[in-house]
Amino acid sequence: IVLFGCLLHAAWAQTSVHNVSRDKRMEWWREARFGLFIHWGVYSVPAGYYNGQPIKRIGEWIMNRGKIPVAEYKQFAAQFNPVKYDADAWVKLAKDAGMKYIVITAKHHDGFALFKSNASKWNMVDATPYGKDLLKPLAEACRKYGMKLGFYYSHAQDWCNPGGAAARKVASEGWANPDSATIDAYTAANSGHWDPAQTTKTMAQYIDEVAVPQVKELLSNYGDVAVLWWDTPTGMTDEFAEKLNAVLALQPDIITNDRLKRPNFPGDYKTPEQRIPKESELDGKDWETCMTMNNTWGYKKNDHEWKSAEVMVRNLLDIASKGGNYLMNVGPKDDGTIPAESIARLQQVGAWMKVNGEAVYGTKASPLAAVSWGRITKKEQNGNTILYLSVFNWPAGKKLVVPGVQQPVVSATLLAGAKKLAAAKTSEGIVISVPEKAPDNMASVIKLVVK
Ligand code: FUL
Repeated sequence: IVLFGCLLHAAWAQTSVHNVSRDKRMEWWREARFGLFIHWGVYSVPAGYYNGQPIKRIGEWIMNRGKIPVAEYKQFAAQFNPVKYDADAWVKLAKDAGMKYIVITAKHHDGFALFKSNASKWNMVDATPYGKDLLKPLAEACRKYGMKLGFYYSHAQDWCNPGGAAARKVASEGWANPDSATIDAYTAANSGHWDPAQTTKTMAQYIDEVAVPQVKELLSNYGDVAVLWWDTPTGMTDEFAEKLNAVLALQPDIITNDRLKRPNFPGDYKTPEQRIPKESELDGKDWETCMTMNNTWGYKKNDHEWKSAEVMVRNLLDIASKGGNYLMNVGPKDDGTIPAESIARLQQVGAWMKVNGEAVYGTKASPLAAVSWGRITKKEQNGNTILYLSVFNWPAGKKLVVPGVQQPVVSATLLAGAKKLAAAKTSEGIVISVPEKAPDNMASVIKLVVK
C-alpha cells in the first residue's frame, strides 16, 4: 500500500501541472539543439579572488569555497554596477551564434536574485547601486529577437537566505548525476554551514518564504518563460519539490530539467554537466549537455583556458549526432560585458552555423554506426532521408566513404558553396567524390540525400 501510494504520488507530482503534453511542450527545444547559458551574479565582482588570494575552481562558488561570511559577501553587491549591460546586444550575439534559447541564472547558490523580489532584499534592485532588474530587459530583447528565455533557479542551495541548504559535496564539478540516495546520504552527513547567519530559519521556512514566492515572481513578471532550469536538490524533500513544481502551472508550456528532486521529479530532460554522454548511456530520454567555454561558469579574471571554436562546433555536432542539446555558457563581468574571448568564439561558431546550421537544427541522432571521419545527423524530408555528414578528418584520395547505407543516392552537396558532388553506391558503402582539401577546418558538411 505504501509503495502504491508513493507511485501514485510521484505520478501526480509530474502530471498535475501540465495540460499540454510533453511532446508538444518539447517540440521547439528538440528542434533548437543549441542554447546559451548565462552565469551572472555578485560573484562577478570578486571574479575569483578573495582577500587578494585566488580561490580555486568555479567562480560562482567563491562564497562557499572561500567560506566567506554572509555579511562580508553581501558587500560585493555594493560594487555590482553593470552600467555597460546591453541585453539587446547579448540576445543578438546569441542569435547570431545560431542559438535558439537562453537560460540565465535568475538566482544562483549565493541566493542573489538578478530580479526585483519581494521575498528577499538580497536582489539586484534593493542591494546594488545599479538598482534595476536585469531580467526585464533580457526578456524584452528575447521577445524582440524570437529567442526562447529560460531561468536557472537554485531552489535548495542558498547561502545568503537563512534556511537554504548551505553545504554540498565539494567535488561538485565532477559530480554530474548522482542518484538521490547519494545526495541524501551526503546531505545528511554534511549539513555544515560556515556562518550562523545561514541557519536562522529552517529549510521549510526558506522554501515557503523565499523559493516558492521567487519562482512565482519569475513565472509571473517576465512574460513567456520557456524553461525552468532547477539546480540543485541539496536538502530537498518530495514535499518541498511538490510545492515548487506546482508553481510551474503559471506557465502551461514550460519545460523543466531533472534537478528539482530525484527520483520523483525527473522533469522533461536530463542534464549531463561538462560532458557528452556515450551512446551506451543514452536511454531514449531527452538530454542537454551544459558546458563552460573556459573552466568556470561565473566570471573569473584568471581563467584563460578557453576551448576553441573548433572544439565547440565539434561538440555541438557530437551532441546532435546523439540526439541531444548543447547549452554553452558565458560568464559576464560585473560591468555588464561578456568577455571578449567568449564573444569571439560565439562569432566564429555563428559564422559556421550560418553555412551549416541545417546539419544541427531539427535533426535526429545518426542512424549509422560511428564513423572515423566525423559525425552524422539525420532528417526525414519529402519521403527521403537526409544524412548530414560532418567531416572532422578530411579523407585523403578525394573520396569519402559512408559505410552502412543501403538506399539509393538522390544527391550529395557540400553545404559550403552549395557544391554538388558525385556519389555512388559501392560494396564499401556510398562513396562521395570530394575536393582535395577540406573546405572548413572545423567541420565540413556534406548533405547526402538518399531514398
Ligand atoms: C552546478 C552548479 O553547482 C554550478 O555552479 C553550475 O551552475 C552548474 C551548471 O550546475 O550544479
